[in-house]
Amino acid sequence: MKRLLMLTLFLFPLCLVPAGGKREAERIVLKAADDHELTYPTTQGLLKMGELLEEWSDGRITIAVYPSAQLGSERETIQLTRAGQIDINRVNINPLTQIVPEFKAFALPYIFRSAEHMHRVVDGELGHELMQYLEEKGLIGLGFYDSGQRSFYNSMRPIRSPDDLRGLRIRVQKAEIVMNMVRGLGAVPIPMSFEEVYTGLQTGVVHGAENNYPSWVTKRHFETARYYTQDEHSRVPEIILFSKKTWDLLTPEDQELIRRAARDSVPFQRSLWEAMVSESIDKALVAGCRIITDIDKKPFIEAMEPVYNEHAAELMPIIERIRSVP
Ligand code: GTR
Repeated sequence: MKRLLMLTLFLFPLCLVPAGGKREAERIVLKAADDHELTYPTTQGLLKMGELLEEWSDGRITIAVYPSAQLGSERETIQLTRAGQIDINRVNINPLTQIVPEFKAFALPYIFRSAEHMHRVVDGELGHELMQYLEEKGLIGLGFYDSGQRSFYNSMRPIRSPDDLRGLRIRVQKAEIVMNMVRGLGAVPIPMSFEEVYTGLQTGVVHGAENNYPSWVTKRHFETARYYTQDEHSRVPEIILFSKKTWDLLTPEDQELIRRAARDSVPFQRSLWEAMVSESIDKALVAGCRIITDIDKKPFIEAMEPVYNEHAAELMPIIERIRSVP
């Protein structure tokens, strides 16, 4: 199945079917990737973007959404998007920090004060500026979706303080900044793709991971990693990427239509987030998981402080700008 999909992908990355040579009649099918299933807020956001595009273009432009990492892991799909084999890709900022290091600032622990603060930063000047850096890497940034807060969960014990994390093997995304953070806490960071985590937890290759409630539950990590500690160490946004290779084939009018559809899908995606979090917490509690919320966050904040020093030189101007946003 996967081979077949990849083949179609290589043959028709962007399917332009000219009818009578008229630009108005060209049909454009954009291939979009997401590593969550169809009901997840990010995938729903892409579907909304597709609906809007279809409506505004009278059916001329559509989006074919491939959910559940059908087109590959996040790292693979980022490369395929740069190569023009995937047109639209919704990914998390963490893996993108390997390509555009300035984005590490959004991945720093406790950098955002609230969801509203994060929205003001990413929707404002700074978010716009950092998206420009993507262009020379073959990508166009179209907007930021919500991903809530990431916290630690594991199969061994309730984590109440950073000391409880010592020695645990914690799965992380393939991103240097997250590895440094986990290492700084005395745990062992194990980089692996999102798709491998379920088995990694089941087989004990990793003791735990870190993510938001919806990912913990929808990917069924909670079946093995039954202790979730709401330390809320990061609020790393998601981003909608567009392939520059495809982008350059489009008319400025169509580019504008796509930008607008992506922009309008953002409030829709964000409006789904909180309900998804509550639903996930309910499911985990019904399944008998332990959610630890009564912790003192201060020692976590202090233990993660060294990551700032490690990246201070390169990130300080951006960190200061984030902090100055009210
Ligand atoms: C989720 C994110 C996914 C993926 C995943 C991970 O929060 O939505 O796209 O990045 O985290 O940890 O790999």
